[in-house]
Amino acid sequence: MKLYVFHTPELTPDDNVADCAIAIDVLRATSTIATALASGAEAIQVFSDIDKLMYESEGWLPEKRLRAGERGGSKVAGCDLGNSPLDCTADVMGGKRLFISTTNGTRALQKIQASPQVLAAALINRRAIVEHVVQQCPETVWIVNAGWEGSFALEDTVCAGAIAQGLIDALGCSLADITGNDELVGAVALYQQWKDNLLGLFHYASHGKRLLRLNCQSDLKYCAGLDVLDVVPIQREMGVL
Ligand code: 3SL
Repeated sequence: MKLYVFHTPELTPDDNVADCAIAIDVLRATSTIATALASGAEAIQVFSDIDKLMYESEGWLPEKRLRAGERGGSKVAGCDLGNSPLDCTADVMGGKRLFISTTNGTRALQKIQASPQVLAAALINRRAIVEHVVQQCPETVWIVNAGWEGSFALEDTVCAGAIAQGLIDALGCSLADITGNDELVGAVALYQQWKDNLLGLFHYASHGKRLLRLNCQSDLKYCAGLDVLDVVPIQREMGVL
């Protein structure tokens, strides 16, 4: 198995050759998606375009759908929810389809949606993702970070490193055995340095600081939890997990 990390959707090659592609947006889209599914959402349908989300979701009964929209960290007017995983409780999500559009996370998922296997990962479901990948044993795995508007994000990179380290441990192999590109080595080094203080790292992250300014301290704390949800968001049809 060879692992590759791409820091943003823009840096991800267009000619997708991965057997398995994993999107990461720890703050907060993939944390929200994992939480919504763990809380009983029927499915998650992702959109990069908010108008398209509104149009497509019109076809669903209001009691069977929820619309989540985020831009610049804040809720989009007209949506039921923003992008806080803490809003995704079982009583809110149970049996509903979540239509979601966020600034960067949903773009990362759309970038890889043509891959044979598409997963959404965060720190909170890291172990479940690792176990799934080990079971499937794909030859090539791409980890595509959402980043922030085309730039590197610490929180996504540390999660990529956490997944890589989990795979190294589970497969009993070395870093050299699974390294596909330099970014993967950097991600593992970042995780090694911060694994005991992931929340502390978020306080250095530009998007962590942005969310703190928006009073999202509880979201940061929740998203820094490692291996707390046993859920594997898998794309079951184009754009639907
Ligand atoms: O960029 C994104 O996709 C979002 O996850 C950003 S936020 O955490 O909701 O601000």
